[in-house]
Amino acid sequence: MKTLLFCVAFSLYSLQFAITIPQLDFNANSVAPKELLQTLTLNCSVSSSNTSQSSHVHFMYILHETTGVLASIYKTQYNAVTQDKGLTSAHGTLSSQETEDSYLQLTWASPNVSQSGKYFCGAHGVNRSGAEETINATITINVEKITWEDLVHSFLNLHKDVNEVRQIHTSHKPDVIVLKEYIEDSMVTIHKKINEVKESQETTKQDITRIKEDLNITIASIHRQINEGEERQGIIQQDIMRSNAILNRTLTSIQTNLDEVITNMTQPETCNDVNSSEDRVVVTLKSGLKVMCDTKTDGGGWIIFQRRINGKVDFYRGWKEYRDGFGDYNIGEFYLGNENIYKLTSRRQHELRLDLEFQYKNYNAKYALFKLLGENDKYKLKIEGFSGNLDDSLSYHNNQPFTTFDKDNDKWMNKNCAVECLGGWWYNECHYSNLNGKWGSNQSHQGINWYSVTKFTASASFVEMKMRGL
Ligand SMILES: [Ca+2]
Repeated sequence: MKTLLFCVAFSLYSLQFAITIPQLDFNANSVAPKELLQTLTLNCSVSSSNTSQSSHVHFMYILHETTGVLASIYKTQYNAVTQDKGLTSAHGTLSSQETEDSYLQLTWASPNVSQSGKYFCGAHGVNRSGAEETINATITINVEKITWEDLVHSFLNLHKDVNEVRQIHTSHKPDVIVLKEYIEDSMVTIHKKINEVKESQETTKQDITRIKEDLNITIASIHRQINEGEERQGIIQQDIMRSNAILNRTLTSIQTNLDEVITNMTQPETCNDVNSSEDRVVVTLKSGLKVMCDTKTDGGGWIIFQRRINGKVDFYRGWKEYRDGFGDYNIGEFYLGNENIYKLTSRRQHELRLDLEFQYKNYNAKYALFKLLGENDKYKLKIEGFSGNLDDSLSYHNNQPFTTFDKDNDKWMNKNCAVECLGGWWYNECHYSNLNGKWGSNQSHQGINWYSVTKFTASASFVEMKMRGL
C-alpha cells in the first residue's frame, strides 16, 4: 500500500516536471527541451524548511544513466566532473545553516539528444537525531529533435531578441543601433533565403540537411552572444564590438552556405534545362562540368562537344588530350573530351547532331542514338538512326574505337590513320569523315572532310558536333 501511494505521488509530481520525495527536490525547467534552442537546467536541492529532515548535508551529486557523474560537491569543496562536454555551467553549495538550502544545479545552453535519459540526484547528510541519512531522486529528460518549423520559429524569436537588446542598449548609440540594424537586415535576408530553400526542399533534401546543421550551430552561437551581451551591460560596448565581429563571420558563413545551396539548386543538370536569349551559352552543369549549349538549333538543348569555327585551335592532339578535352570557349573552338562524352552518354540516352558549313551552304546530320563506350573500350563510337540533308558519312565509323597519333586502334595494318589524316577520330581504314582534321586543308584525306559534302580534298568551314539528352 505504501509503495502504491508512493507511485501515485511520483506520477503526479512527474507531470509537473518535478519530483519531490520528502527531503529532496529534483526538477528541470523542462523535461522535453528543444534540441539546441531551449536551455536545459537541472536543479537538485535539499530544503531547509523541511525541518524534520537532514540538517547537515555533506555530499551531493548528479549523475546521468550513461554518462556517469556530471557534478558533485563535498563539504565546502566543489567538484565539477567534465565528462559531458556540452555542459555550460554547474554550480552548487552545501549549507551548514538550517535557514539555507543546499543545492546542485547543471545547465546546458544548447542541449542535444545525448543529454536525454535518466538523471539521479543524491544527497548524504546527518539528520536531527544524528544518524547518517541518504536521500535521492530521479528525473527523465527527453531532448526533442529540432524541426524546420522550430528553426524558422527560432529565427523569428531571434529577430525579436535583437529588437529587445536594441532597446536595452539605446544609450550606446550609434554603434549599437548600427550593429542591430545590421543584424536585423541580415536576419531578414537569411529568413528570406531559408524560405526559398524550404520551398525547394523536395529536390534538395540533402543540401537542406547540411545547411540546417550549420544553421543550428549558428543560431545557438548567436543566442549565446545575445544572452552574454545582456548579462554584461556594464562593458557592453566592448562586448558588442566583439559580438559584431563574431556575428559578421557567422552571418557571412550562413549567407555563403545559402548562396552555394541556392546556386547549386539553380544549376542545370544538362543543356536541356538551359534557356537563354543567346544562341550559344557557356554554363556550368550541376556535375561541375563546363559546357557550351546550343539553345536555338532544332529546339535547343544541345551540348556542343566539338566545334571548329576559325582554325585557331590545333586539333592534331594525342590520346590524353582527346580523353580530357582541349580548346577554349572564348576562342570558340574546343573538344569536350571523350571521357566527358562517355560519362554524359552513359548516364542518359542521347541523340547526336552535326552541323556543317561548306561553300556557304549549311548541312546537318542527326543520329537518333549516340554514345561512347569508356576508356577500357577505347571510347568506341555507337550511333544509329541516321537522318539529315546530306548523305551519311559517319556510319562507316560506327563501332570503331578512337585513334590518335599516339594510340593506333584503327584497321589500317601498317599505318596510323591519325598520323596520315592529321586528326583524332574513330578511324576505320581510314575514313569517310574527318571532322577533327586539319583546318582549311585541301590535301587528300587531311582536311575537315565529310565525304558526301566535301569529298576528300576540301575542308568544311564550320563544324559543330552536339548531343541532346532524350
Ligand atoms: Ca593502324
